[in-house]
Amino acid sequence: MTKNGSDSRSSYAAPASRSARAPRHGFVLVAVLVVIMLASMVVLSLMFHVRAEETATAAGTGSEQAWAAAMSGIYEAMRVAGQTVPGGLDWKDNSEAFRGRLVVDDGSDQWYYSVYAMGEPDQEEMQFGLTDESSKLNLNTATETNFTKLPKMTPYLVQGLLDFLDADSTPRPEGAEQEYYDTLSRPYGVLNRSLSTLDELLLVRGFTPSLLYGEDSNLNFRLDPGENDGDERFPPDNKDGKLDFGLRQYLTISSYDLNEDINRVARIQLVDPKATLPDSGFPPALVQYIAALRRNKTAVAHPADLLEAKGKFKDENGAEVELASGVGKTELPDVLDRLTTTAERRLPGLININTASARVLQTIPEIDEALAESIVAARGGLSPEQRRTPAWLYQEALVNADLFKKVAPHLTARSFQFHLQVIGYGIPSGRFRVLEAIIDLAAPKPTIAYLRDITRLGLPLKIDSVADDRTIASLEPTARTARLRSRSHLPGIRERTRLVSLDYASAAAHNN
Ligand SMILES: [Ca+2]
Ligand SMILES: [Ca+2]
Ligand SMILES: [Ca+2]
Ligand SMILES: [Ca+2]
Repeated sequence: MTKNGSDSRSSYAAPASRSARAPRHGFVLVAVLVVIMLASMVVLSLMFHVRAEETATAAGTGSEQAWAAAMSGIYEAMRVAGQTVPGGLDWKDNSEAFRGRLVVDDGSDQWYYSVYAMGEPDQEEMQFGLTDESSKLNLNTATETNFTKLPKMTPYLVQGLLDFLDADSTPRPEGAEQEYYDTLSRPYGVLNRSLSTLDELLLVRGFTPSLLYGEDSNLNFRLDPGENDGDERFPPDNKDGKLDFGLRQYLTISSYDLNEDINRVARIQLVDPKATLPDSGFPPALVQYIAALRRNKTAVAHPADLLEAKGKFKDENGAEVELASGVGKTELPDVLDRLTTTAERRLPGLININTASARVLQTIPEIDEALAESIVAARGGLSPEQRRTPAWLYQEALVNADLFKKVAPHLTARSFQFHLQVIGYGIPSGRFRVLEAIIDLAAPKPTIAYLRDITRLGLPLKIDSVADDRTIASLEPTARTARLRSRSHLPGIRERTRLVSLDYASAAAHNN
């Protein structure tokens, strides 16, 4: 996570923050920016040419209204996520709030939005809701070990990525620093810092659009015909009847937790002698234990280390005493929620134990496949109350105290940043706009941390009116319906399509 994750910016506004943070080599930066923009265009353009005809549907009068309807979906997403109680998952799969919601009837069209996300792993259907960024691995804070445990992440890719991100210019054994990028037909500078958008990953050696976006070329979380026919139509796919969502489903640059308890009060510094000792909620044995830790200046890496802990300490008179923390299953949630060992206000890259897929959980070194799967299976039976902190992992006996202490520093039980895609559309005109956004609820006022228009990828889902029972012609996401409706907007599309295809061909060549 970059240090300014709450910045409100679009993918095209990124250059300002980039140049502000990197004073060196201005001209290189400009080159980087151009290439970044090219790269983002490449990703989109390779998808554009599939559905270029549908693009026209979104053009022309009414598209502002569709945009406004889509924005209403983003604000609704902020409201729903913001009002979710600690441990709640109201934002996750919520057709009532996010599917076919009527915004306004302007006399000629009824305007709706639908907010949709990837369904559960191994499920073919998208769901109506948000994806929390904490359910993914934050690539700006991840280590080589974390990356290596993701599918398709070879040492060649991982080391190239780490070189691209790290501040130094010394290549790893299989990595790539500036020397490599200088040999490209269009050379550009390595960032040597955190990424600002996930799409910047496409600048890294070996990271192709196929790797990042998988077979879901139109980013709609659904298996569409061209995505399951091998090389017959774009995109390339393995024709196995399953949709590969690419690395995008596992990676984020946006996740950070706050060093605050569930009441949004700053956590208490466990070993700081100046920090007021917790006076309520903690049992006397624990208060005494914390006092002893402080008096003896004992280092504690993470509050989880208090679990079932014992230690020998000097008391006020210098005599040795043995104390127990008294922290067991009952006390653990409060300890994790209210205590901290770091002064950082933001805690980037923690993984949400309640929402991360088994694949992502396994990026934590101590979590193997069997444990990851039992975590995913166990959380189905938890109450929101239990989900408030990662303590349930220990309470439900999925891990013992020793293992809990190892995994807890990587975990959180909540999310403040959410990814969403939203379509705003009019019935019966069928005009639509599709936006992709990341919202950040960490600050008192929610912000849009990332926003891009992906209308050109085509209609992502069947749109119909589920908000009322009036019979309205529904629209299927096929090129044919779009073509029929949009004939009057078509001139010029064919030429543009050819241009962007050329762009893709030349740019794809430099990242192979
Ligand atoms: Ca580097
Ligand atoms: Ca698709
Ligand atoms: Ca195909
Ligand atoms: Ca496939």
